[in-house]
Amino acid sequence: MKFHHLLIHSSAAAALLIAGSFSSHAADAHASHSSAWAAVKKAVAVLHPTQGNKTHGKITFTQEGDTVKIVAHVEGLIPGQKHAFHIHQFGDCSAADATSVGGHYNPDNHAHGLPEPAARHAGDLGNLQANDKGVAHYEVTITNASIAGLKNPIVGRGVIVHAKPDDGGQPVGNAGARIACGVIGVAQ
Ligand SMILES: [Cu+2]
Ligand SMILES: [Zn+2]
Repeated sequence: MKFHHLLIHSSAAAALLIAGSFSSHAADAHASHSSAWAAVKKAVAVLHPTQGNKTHGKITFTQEGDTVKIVAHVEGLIPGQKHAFHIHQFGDCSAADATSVGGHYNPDNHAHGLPEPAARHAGDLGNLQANDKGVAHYEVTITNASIAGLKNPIVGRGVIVHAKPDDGGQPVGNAGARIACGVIGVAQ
């Protein structure tokens, strides 16, 4: 076993040496960049209210194999109401109404949908359900994105909670105003 492994290793090293005479520097830089991002398994977004609103919260993202588990705790919602919940294209909450995050994160160019159909925007996370105190706890696992891998990476993008429910309609679920905004960052 050990001898076999060494054989593979030395032939790979020989291949690297040959490739090295052409572009070793660029290839090494690319490999180390990719593996550093692949090692990121947890992310977090802190939601702050947009102008005139009071919704706030925290979202955690955990890479579990090929899926991402998302856990949201959000407060300051309308009691008893559903609120649309999406990942948007840009990690920029600077606009007072959060239009600066752009549209739904949609790297596969699909139509909008609730989390059930596989073919939907990667950022379509469904709805938060507020309790009678305006607090929502929501968990969803998605298969069409990764935290910082090769498949539709979400780190650095925006998270939005909307004033109204996402009804799954086109083009963006009739979800209304953006009442809270956060940016997905690398977590400890
Ligand atoms: Cu949205
Ligand atoms: Zn969408």
